[in-house]
Amino acid sequence: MIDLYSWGTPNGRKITIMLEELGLEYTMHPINIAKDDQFKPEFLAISPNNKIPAIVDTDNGQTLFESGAILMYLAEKTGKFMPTEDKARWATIEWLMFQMGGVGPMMGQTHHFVKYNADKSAYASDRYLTETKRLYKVMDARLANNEWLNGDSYSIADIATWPWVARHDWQTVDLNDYPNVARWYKTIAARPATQRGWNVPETEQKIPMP
Ligand SMILES: N[C@@H](CCC(=O)N[C@@H](CS)C(=O)NCC(=O)O)C(=O)O
Repeated sequence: MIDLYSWGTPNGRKITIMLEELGLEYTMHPINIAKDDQFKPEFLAISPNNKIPAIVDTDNGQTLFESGAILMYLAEKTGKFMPTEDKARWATIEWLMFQMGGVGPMMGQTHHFVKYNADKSAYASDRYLTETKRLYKVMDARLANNEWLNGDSYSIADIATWPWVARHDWQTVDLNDYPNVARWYKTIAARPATQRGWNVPETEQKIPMP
């Protein structure tokens, strides 16, 4: 059983989508980051960087923060969504790190400057939106000749990246400009586990479609 401490953001949805894919039993403990729940001592005890998501695995007491680490842990625990063959395994890790080091941090800044503070800094909006579009181009090139980010199988690299692409509307990115990303995005959006995971915690937001 997994205790999940999270909220309805792209980083949070990575884990709810993964848990729904795995069919693992989990309890959602909402951490409302708009109300500073992430600074409460009981949350800091498992997530010292005061950010969601975090988990506790009640089977063995393992606690984890950082969504990439949580995805790797759950993949290893269940033997799913992380290939064991070397080439595909390293491709999965490579594209997971691309998400953790590039897609997440850069698109997060785009949400901050382009959506929430649109009038604050033209320089920052332009810088992060340009970088965001560059990242879409990188993904589009990868997905032109590969069905999935790691090559041949749906993996934690896709699960980590999809919720950020699901914010293309916030970023003012037209997904149709990146047809291979759009194909990949729609395929994942159609998965029942994606649709269930999107809605934890329950939300009235619909999955945006290009
Ligand atoms: N690298 C971290 C980033 C987590 C993160 O940025 N979480 C945001 C929500 S998506 C958060 O908790 N923000 C609250 C805060 O910064 O106070 C991960 O992937 O888990």
